[in-house]
Amino acid sequence: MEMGILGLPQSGKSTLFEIMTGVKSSQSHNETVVRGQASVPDDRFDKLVEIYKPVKVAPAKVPFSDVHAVGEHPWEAIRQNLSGADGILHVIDGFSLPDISLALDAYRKLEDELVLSDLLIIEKKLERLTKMSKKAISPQETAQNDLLPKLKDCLEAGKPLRTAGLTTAEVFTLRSFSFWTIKPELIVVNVAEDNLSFAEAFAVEANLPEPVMGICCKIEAELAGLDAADQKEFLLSMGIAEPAFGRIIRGAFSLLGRMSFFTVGEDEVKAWVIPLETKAPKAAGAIHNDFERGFIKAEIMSYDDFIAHGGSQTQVKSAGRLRLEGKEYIVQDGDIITFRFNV
Ligand SMILES: Nc1nc2c(ncn2[C@@H]2O[C@H](COP(=O)(O)OP(=O)(O)OP(=O)(O)O)[C@@H](O)[C@H]2O)c(=O)[nH]1
Ligand SMILES: [Mg+2]
Repeated sequence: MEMGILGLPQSGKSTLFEIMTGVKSSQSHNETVVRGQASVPDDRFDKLVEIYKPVKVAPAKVPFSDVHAVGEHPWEAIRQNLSGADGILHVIDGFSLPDISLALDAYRKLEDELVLSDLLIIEKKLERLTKMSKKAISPQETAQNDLLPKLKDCLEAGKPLRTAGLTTAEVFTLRSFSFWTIKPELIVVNVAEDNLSFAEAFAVEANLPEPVMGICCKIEAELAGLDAADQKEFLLSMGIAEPAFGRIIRGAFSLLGRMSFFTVGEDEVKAWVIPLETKAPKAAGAIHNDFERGFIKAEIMSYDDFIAHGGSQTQVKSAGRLRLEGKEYIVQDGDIITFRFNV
């Protein structure tokens, strides 16, 4: 799972990457791609840490990658380094020329490149398929062949494939193509200090199906340099409840279809990251393969039950709210779990 940061030169990609991950991307400009992990802000996690006061804490993380697209073929560098990403964070410069139609042009410029790349992939494939004898075409390719003309129409209309209304099964059939525009995308408008409402105005005017979030990287980079107490004061003085970078990380996390369950104790409180709709044994496997192989039961309390019963597992149990779930149980966001296994 990884979120690739995309955007025109000097739009603020590396600044945002640094704010979110704490990794100084700007100091490693000789590397083409820099990777870093961002902690997902979660009030529930903070509350569990407050209750257990553990030795170790491990919040949920989202990996981001930032590409330094320099040299003669910047687009090639981007293509090579972000092709494995599961989602795209598209940064738009909203600070140097805060004009909605210019910002939209900047957005379209890269988006059109992506659309074109996907179109080329499809054209090549269709060409190859027409040259092949019917017998040599695999069932997988037949399924693809049925879909490709519809996708071609979508791209030729300048629209990304994620808007083509594909089913999960169809997306799965197409996975070997690694289409750019099939990936989920989050648009982030980097706004000027004195024009914080620009992102909202952009979202309304652009009217895109992708989610749009605003941030002033300049302010938040200053914020990131302060300690926790000073951060609170700074936010209060600006009338902001939560820094925008936190919302962006959470946005990326849910865009990638991820959720977290917790394991708790005095030694460690940890948020484990799993895809939505994960069954209990697979979730156990996120901790250790042995947990999945030898899965017996999952002992579960919901976060809300835990808090409603004074943050005491004993009270949750005596209230009959501690559940024993089996192999078919689908783990819910915020479940607090102890796995029982046997290897
Ligand atoms: N005024 C202002 N300047 C910003 C803001 N965000 C970034 N900058 C400046 O814009 C320049 C580019 O920022 P980067 O974060 O390096 O942008 P980038 O997209 O990573 O640039 P490349 O990797 O070269 O494509 C830097 O000089 C930043 O200080 C902002 O919100 N306001
Ligand atoms: Mg950069």
